[in-house]
Amino acid sequence: MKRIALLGMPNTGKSTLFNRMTGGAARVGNWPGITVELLAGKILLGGDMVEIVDLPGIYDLHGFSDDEQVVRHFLHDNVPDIALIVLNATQIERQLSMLLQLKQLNLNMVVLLNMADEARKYGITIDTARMSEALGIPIFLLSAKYGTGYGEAMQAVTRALRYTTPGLAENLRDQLKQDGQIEVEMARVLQHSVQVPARLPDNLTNQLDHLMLHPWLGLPIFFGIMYLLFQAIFFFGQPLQTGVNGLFGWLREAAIAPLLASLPAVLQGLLLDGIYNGVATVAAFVPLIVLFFLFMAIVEDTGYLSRAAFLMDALMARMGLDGRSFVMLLMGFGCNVPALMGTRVMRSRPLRLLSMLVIPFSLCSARLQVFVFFTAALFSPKSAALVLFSLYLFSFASAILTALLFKRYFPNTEPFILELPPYRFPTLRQMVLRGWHEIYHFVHRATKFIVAGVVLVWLLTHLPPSAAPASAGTWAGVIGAWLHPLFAPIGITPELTIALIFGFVAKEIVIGSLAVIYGLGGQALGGALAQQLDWVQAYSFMLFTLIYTPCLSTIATLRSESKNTGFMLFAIAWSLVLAWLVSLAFYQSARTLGY
Ligand SMILES: Nc1nc2c(ncn2[C@@H]2O[C@H](COP(=O)(O)OP(=O)(O)OP(=O)(O)O)[C@@H](O)[C@H]2O)c(=O)[nH]1
Ligand SMILES: [Mg+2]
Repeated sequence: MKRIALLGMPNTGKSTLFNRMTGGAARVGNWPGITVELLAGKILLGGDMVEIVDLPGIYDLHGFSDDEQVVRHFLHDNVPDIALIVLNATQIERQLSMLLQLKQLNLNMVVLLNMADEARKYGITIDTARMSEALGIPIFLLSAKYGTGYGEAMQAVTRALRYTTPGLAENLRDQLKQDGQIEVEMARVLQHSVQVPARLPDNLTNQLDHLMLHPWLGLPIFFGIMYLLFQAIFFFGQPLQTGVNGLFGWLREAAIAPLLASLPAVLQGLLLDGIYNGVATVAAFVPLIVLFFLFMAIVEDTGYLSRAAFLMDALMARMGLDGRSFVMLLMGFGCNVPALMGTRVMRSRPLRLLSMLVIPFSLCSARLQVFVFFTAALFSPKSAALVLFSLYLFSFASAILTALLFKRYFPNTEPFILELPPYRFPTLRQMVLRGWHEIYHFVHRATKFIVAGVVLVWLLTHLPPSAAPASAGTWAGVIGAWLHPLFAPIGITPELTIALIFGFVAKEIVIGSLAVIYGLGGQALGGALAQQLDWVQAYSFMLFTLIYTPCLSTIATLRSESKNTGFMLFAIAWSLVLAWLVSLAFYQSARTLGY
């Protein structure tokens, strides 16, 4: 099968083009370094099945950050039949050098000047025919986001597929031409084909940045925006959650329970109180999570993340980190795994490791489910918002404390040069793709972890058969009693201990396993928890859940990204110790104060 690779600098729209070509849902964002791994999709092009590969953006073919190495290895091992070079038409002077570098590899190339819409707005004119002639490569203007020029570009790609596959690329390590020569050639190409107005028109981006990056107002505006986003998510999300909860309850009574009535009681219990209750309680969070990611996608796609990096850079530097680490912490609000992988854009290994040590403290959406459930059950609606907010503060505080404690072991020497892309508005198409992707992701995790998790919890709380379900005599009860000396000082009951053990695998299981342990789902479970626990215990439990290792996927990513098992073990141990100490401090002082 023929293969087409998308190559170019970061943030030029490669993933947007990939999604348009394949109908896929590659993550798109207005931040350099969103894609960090290869992503492939197959399409029919000119009657042939071809594979399209989306690659991370690179600044330099010879660069040495981890994502640049991913690209180099890819090109080395699989010479693509076509290298589809995606350049940002508004920065053509800067981006042409990479094209000339790539040209020396003797690849079969088609060049796409993307963001034609923005170039036109800025008054930049590009004579693609002339440029094409000067370089001897087919060149097309297009807008991957809005689709203009797409058809023509694809025709050219189809034509280029007919050329014979080039031989092996030259050795990637050899710099064939001196940089000086490249500059001369660049000037020659640009001279006749590109016209950039002497001064770019004063546009929306400049005006907005005047406000957003204001020395005094910038940070308050940032936190204001974040606060409003979260308010909006809950305002729209919670009614949806209640609705889904009701739907699952109704479905259980009306259809599932009668259907299973003829089965033996034990099997009914496993299916209904185990799997159905567990999964349904978790599934009720799907609308909230999808909304959450949609809002995150908007923040990512507008380019505001780069502004956040700019605003926080100086503060982060005091902790041995930089603006990019802050952006990854924000991305970690969604899921820690892509945030950890996003550190690949950092070239300094100590900086990268320190960032990876703090990112798992980001309150990810899976933990948010646990907190939403507990705060709804144990706190009044008014204080619930405050409680959630305080947990976000604890999340940041844990990250800051960790960075301050360990920064001297991870000295950062890499200067951080920030690029501020223009503000861009997401399209409906991008949003729908993203939302769909998150639902898919949830279903995937559900089948992988949640079902297995709730079945295991059910077995632990129902075996041996001689013991009453969920009593002290069951295996779960034995484990709970065994760990009691460790968890009693922080106010965590044996039931909650079991949930925490499973939470080590994935936080999505925590609520599901409580549903199984109590044999209740949805609001009934909330009621049972409220009867058994007081708010101090619940808050201590939430603190522990927040700080200890988020999930197995995060642990695996820590290992694979650091390529260092010792580092991974250290990250786990530290988070467990910190979680226990923080919960202890909170629980004991609250009790001392008489709560
Ligand atoms: N105005 C405009 N914006 C675009 C166009 N194509 C992509 N974008 C936006 O540019 C930003 C970057 O797009 P991505 O597809 O994530 O870029 P990428 O090249 O994959 O970036 P990395 O994965 O970081 O290398 C996003 O905000 C897109 O919505 C376009 O044709 N016009
Ligand atoms: Mg990308």
